[in-house]
Amino acid sequence: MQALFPQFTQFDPLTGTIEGAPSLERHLSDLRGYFADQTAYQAAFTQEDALLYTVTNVEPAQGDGALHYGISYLLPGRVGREYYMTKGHFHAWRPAAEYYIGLRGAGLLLFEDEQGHSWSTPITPNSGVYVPGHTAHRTVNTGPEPLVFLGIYPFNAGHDYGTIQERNFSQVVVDVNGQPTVMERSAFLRTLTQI
Ligand code: M6P
Ligand code: ZN
Repeated sequence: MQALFPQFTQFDPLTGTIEGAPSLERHLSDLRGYFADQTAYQAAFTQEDALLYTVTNVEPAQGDGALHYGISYLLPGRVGREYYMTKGHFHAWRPAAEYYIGLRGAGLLLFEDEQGHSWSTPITPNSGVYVPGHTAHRTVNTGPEPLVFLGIYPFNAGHDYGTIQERNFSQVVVDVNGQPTVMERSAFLRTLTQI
C-alpha cells in the first residue's frame, strides 16, 4: 500500500495551524464585493487591508475514496454591521459533502442550496456540522475571539467560488443591537438607505 503523508498531523486549535502545512491568507481585498455595505467596506479598506482569515489545507492522498482536510482561522471583526466571514463556495463536484468540527470561538455556518433556500447552524467548540452536497457554505465569526474549525471533504470536492461571487448568499449575519442576527440581504440593504 502506498504510504500516506502526512498520516499523522498535530494541529493547534489556538492558532489554527497544522504542523508542516502551508497557510494561505485572505484579506479584505480578497473579499471585494462580498460585504453588503459597500461604503463601510471602502472605509475599512482605506484604513488597512486587514487579514480576515487563514486556511491551512492538507492533501494526504488523491484518488477514489481519499479525503482532504483543513483548518480555518477566522478573525473577529465587522465590516459595518456585518461580521467577518469566509468567501463561501459550492463544491465544484456538487455532490461532495463536508464535515466541520468547531475548535475555538463561536460563529454561524450559512447554507444555500441551488434553488436558493437558505438556513444556518451554529458552530462552536466540540460541535460538528454536516454540510450536504449541492449546498453553498460560508462561515461567519459572531464572537469576540478567533473562530477556528476543521473541515474534512472528499479529495475531488473542489471549490466553485464563481457562483457565490456572482450572486452572493441571500442572507447576511449582522449586528442588531449587539446581537448577531441573520437577515435577508435585501432587508439589510434597505436599512442602509433609510435616513
Ligand atoms: C473550510 C473548508 C475549506 C475552505 C475554508 C475557507 O476550512 O471548507 O475547503 O477553503 O473553509 O472557506 P472559503 O474557501 O470559502 O474561503
Ligand atoms: Zn467546502
